[in-house]
Amino acid sequence: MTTTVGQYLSARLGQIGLKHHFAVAGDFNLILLDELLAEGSTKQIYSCNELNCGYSAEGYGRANGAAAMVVTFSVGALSAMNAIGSAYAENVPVIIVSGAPNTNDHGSGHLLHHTLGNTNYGYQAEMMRHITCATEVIFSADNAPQQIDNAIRTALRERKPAYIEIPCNLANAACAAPGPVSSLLSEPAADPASLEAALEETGRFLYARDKVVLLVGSRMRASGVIDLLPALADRMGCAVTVMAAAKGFFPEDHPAYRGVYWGEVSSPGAQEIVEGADGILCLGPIFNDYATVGWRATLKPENTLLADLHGITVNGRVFEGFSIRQYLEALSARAPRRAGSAETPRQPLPTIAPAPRDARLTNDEMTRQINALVDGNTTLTAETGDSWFNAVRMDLPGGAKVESEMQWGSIGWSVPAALGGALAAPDRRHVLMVGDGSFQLTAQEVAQMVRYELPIIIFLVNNHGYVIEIKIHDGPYNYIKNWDYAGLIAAFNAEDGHGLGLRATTAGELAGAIEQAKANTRGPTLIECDLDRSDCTETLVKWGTKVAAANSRAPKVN
Ligand code: TPU
Repeated sequence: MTTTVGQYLSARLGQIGLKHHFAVAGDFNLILLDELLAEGSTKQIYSCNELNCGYSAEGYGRANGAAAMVVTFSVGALSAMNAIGSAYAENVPVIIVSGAPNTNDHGSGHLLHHTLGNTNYGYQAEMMRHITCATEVIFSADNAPQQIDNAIRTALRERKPAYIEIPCNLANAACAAPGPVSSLLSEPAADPASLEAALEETGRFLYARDKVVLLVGSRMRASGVIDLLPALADRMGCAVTVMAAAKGFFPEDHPAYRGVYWGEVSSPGAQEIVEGADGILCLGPIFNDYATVGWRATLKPENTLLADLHGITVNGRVFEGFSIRQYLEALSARAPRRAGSAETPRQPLPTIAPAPRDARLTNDEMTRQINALVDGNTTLTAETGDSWFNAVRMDLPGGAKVESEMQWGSIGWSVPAALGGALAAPDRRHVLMVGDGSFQLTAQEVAQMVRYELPIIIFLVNNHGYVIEIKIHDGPYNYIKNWDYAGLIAAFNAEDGHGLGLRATTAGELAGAIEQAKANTRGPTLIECDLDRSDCTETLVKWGTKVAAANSRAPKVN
C-alpha cells in the first residue's frame, strides 16, 4: 500500500473536508501540483500572486474550518507570509505547503535561483516557524506521512496555520498510504477533573452575581461552537452582546441580543449593559487596542469570566485541559438562570431614512441599501476602514454572517478572502465592502472571481483616500491616485469574462446597480460607490480620535 508524498498530502486534504486548494505555480512546486491534480481530492484554484493566495485560503478556512495553499520557494512563500500572519492572528488553520530545493542541493554548496544567494536553505522554515503552530521540513519520503499528519493535526487542534516544505524531487517519491483520518480529526478528551473544577468555579461566579451578560468575541469562530450560543443564552435567560470583530456571531433577531459592545462606539445601550453587569462571560474575546478603543473600554477582571479556546480564567483561577466546546456543552446543561441583565431592553439602531433617487450618494444611503440586500443567507465581508463601522451598524437578519480581520487588520485582505469564502460556501450570497485604498493592494484577484464565475457583489467605497488614516492621523500619505475602478472589470473580463463594473453617484444609480448585480450570476459585480471624502461614520471619527490618542502616549520616563 504505497502512494506518493504529493498524493498522500492530497488525500489528507480531501479527507479533512477540503474541496479546493489554492496555488501559484513555480519550478520548485510543479511536480507537487501535478501530484495534487492526479490524486484529485481537491480542486486546484489559481491565484494572481501568493499574498492573494494566502488571503483566499484564510477566507476559505473561515467558511470551511480549514484550507490549504501551495507556493514555490522563497519568492512565493515569503510573499505569502503576511497572509499566514493573518491566519495565525485570526485563528484560521491554513496549511501552507511550499516546494523547496532538490534534496541533493541541501548542504552541497550549490547556489540556487529563488534563494537569498547563499547556500543555507533553512531560512524559510525558520521564518515560518514564528507564524505557524507546526513547521515540517520533509527530507525523506519515508518520514513524510508522519510529518504531513503532524502539521495538519496540529493546525486543526490549535486553530492556527501550519507549514509543510516538500523538496521538488520528493513530491512524486513513494511513501506509505494514509491510515484512518480520525487520527487527524479527533479532539483530545477533556481532562474530567479540570473541566469539573472549572464548571464548579463558574457556578460560584454565576451564583454570586445578579446581572450576568454574555460577551461573544471573534475567537469563537475558530472554536466552531457559535451554534451553541443561542441554547446557552436561552438557559441562562441573560442578555447577549458581541464584540465588533464578532458581529453576526449571535443571531440579531434572538430576543437576548443587545448589540455590539465596543466601548464608546457600542450599539445604543450595549455599553451600559456590559459595563453595568457584575458578571461578564467573555467567550473567545480579543481585547486589543482597537477593541478597547485605545485601552479605554477595559472590563474589571473581578467581574469577568474569560473562556478561551483551551481553558478558562475565573475568580482568579485558571483551568485548562479541555476545549471551549467541551466547556460550553457542559455549561449549557447546568448553568443557572441569570436573567437580570435581560430586563434592560435592546435599544433600536438609528434608522436611516431612504434618500431621494437623484440625491448625491452618501455613506448612510449606501449602508442602508447594502443592509437591505443582506438576507439570512448572506456573508458580508468588511475590509479595514470605514467598512468595519458600516458593517457594525447594520441590522442583520438571523443567519447573516460577517467576516472581518480586526486583529491582523491588513488592508487588501478582503478581496481574496471574499473569493475564498465564496468558493467554500457557494450556496450563500457573498457581499464585500472594501475601501479604495485597501482595494488597490489586491485588486487583481477580482480577475480570479471572473475566471471562476463567482457572483460576489463588491461595493467599492471610493471615498478618495485612506479615510480611516485621515481620521487617526492626517498627512499627504493618506491621499491616493484615483482609479477607474468600475472600468477595471472590462480589463479583467478580456474576451470571455462575465464580470460587471458599475458606478453609482446617486441613490437611484446605486439601487439600479444592485438590481443588476443580483441578476449577474456568472461573475462578480463591482459597484463603485462615489462618496465625498469627508463622508464617513461618526463612530469612525470618535474611535479614530481615541486610538490616535493611545498611539501618541509619550514614552514613560524612569
Ligand atoms: O474607508 P477607508 O477610506 O478608511 O478605507 P480605505 O480607502 O481602504 O483606506 C484604508 C487605509 C488604511 C491604511 C493605509 N488602513 N490601514 N492602513 C495601514 C495599513 C497599511 N498596510 C497594510 C498592509 N495594512 C494596513 N492596515
